[in-house]
Amino acid sequence: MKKILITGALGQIGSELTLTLRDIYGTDNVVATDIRKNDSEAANNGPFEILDVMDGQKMVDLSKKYEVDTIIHMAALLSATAEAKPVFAWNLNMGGLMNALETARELNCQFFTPSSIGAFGPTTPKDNTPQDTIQRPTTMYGVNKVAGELLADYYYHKYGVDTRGLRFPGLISYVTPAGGGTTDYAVDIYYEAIKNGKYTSYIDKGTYMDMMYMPDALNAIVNLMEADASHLKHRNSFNVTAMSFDPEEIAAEIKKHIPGFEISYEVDPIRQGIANSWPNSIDASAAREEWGFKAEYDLAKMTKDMLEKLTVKLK
Ligand code: AKB
Repeated sequence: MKKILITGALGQIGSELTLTLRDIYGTDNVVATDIRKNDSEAANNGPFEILDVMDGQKMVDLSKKYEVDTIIHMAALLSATAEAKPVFAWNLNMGGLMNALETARELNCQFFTPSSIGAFGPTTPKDNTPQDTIQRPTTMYGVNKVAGELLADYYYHKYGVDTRGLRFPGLISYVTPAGGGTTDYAVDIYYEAIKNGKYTSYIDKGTYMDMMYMPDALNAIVNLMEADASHLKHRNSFNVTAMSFDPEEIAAEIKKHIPGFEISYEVDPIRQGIANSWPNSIDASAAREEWGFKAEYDLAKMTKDMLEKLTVKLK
């Protein structure tokens, strides 16, 4: 049985991951931490502690207090926010990761942190992007993600820390809204479709990016962490994806359920520039081969579920 500490537990992924892990490993075995508390289930239905990931000593103290054997480090700024505040992003994304890796080293913990399609750049092959390829990102977020992948590899090779990671695409969920990302349009579009029957996209038509529905992302984290270490050649980080679409394709899928739905465009040059530097679609075959990655949701199945769940939520 694992005893897990999660940072950024009230964020987009963390708030759902905390509940999934509590279902699997038991409520008391999953300690949620975040820089502030809110009224979410993750913060109130199990152990919760305030933790700023820049405070490495407190991270170690809390990990000792709860005798954890697994650190899941989710706290980070996403791509658009990191581009607006690059120095802060470097300090938080790299400083937080370093503290989390040091905690894992000191307490001999298994370790997970997400990377992203943002770890690729304009010189990376754009279609079916291989697992091992050119990574010269042109965003601060991407620089952080590549450095993070290398740092996690370093802790594995130098200290034997059992580090694992996934290169996530845009994640779509009806539970906790995304914030500060480039792929967030693919979440916002569902909210606006239900509330107003139309959406103005800041990402232009023809811009393809990988995406995945949150239940598949949560399963991927659990399955990677449970995978037999002897099968893992790529620890940090595996390409994972479930679909690739542009704004026109997601809008067309929504129209099947909301016939009057209209999409229009007011392109944001910053987020469009970030999207242009990322792959159109990535190849997840290493994840499939090394630990059995599989996604259940494609665009049609996800859209049906998102619209059903959000309709109830927004009532
Ligand atoms: C973002 O858009 O910044 C994230 C990501 C793909 O890493 N959703």
